[in-house]
Amino acid sequence: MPSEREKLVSSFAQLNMKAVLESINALLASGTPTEEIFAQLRRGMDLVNQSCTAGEYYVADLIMANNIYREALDRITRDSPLKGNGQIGKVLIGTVQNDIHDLGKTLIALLLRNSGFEVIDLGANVSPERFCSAVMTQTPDLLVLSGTISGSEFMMARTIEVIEAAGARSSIRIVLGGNCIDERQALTIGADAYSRDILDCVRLCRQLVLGEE
Ligand code: B12
Repeated sequence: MPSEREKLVSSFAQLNMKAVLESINALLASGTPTEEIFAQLRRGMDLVNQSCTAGEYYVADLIMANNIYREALDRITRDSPLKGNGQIGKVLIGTVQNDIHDLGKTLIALLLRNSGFEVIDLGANVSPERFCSAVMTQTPDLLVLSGTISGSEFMMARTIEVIEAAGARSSIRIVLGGNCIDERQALTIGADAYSRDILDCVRLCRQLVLGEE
């Protein structure tokens, strides 16, 4: 008998939303940690991508996978009302211009809210100018930029340049993440920090604002 985790991964890979949600319900009911469920969803998404590379799935299937992921996030968080009331600090987050991948960013926004941050999510495909204007009007403690496709690292660099040119750079700390970039590049283009994954990012944001180890 496959475990519920394995069922979740294979249902996701088959784009069976109903079965995915049933597995999530079962895993939540058995007390499985949220992070563990996220990890299985990600495995499912990787399998979908492999099917796409193999020519078995097309863009419409990727969009379906995306919808399933969103429904899954909604289901996972429905019974655990977000505890964040902004007492730790304010985070501005978004995916950089020309990049429409937004699930990683949405997941981080969710976890940061859960961890007590007020989060302003600007969405995906956000221009450097829009980030800059939000930094100036919303005065966040942290700016978190996400990028998934090659080339997004240049848009991250451009975003930092525009904020610097507007004289707003010293008022915030900037964290970069996503598959488009690594730590060395992030620090080279002027970020304060790089984070490799979503849980690490939450720890890092708390560290930057609260000085926690
Ligand atoms: C779903 C999907 C899409 C959907 C996106 C829908 C949406 N609203 O997000 C659609 C179909 C629209 C799409 C379009 C495209 N896609 Co696409 N897509 C994917 C796919 C299958 C899954 C992405 C996803 O959502 N994963 C789940 C989330 C949770 O993971 P994630 O985004 O990787 O984020 C994780 C980390 O990167 C990290 N993270 C992300 N952001 C941040 C930020 C911080 C601060 C931190 C700490 C961490 C972090 O945490 C997350 C959890 O681990 C991936 C392949 C894959 N298996 O990843 C390809 C993929 C990302 N896409 C790819 C490409 C090329 C494209 C297109 C250019 C295709 C095309 N030719 O048109 C377009 C891009 C359009 C654009 N301008 O952005 C490539 C990118 C390759 C590259 N190096 O550039 C991939 C890798 C597929 C491949 N060919 O291998 N895509």
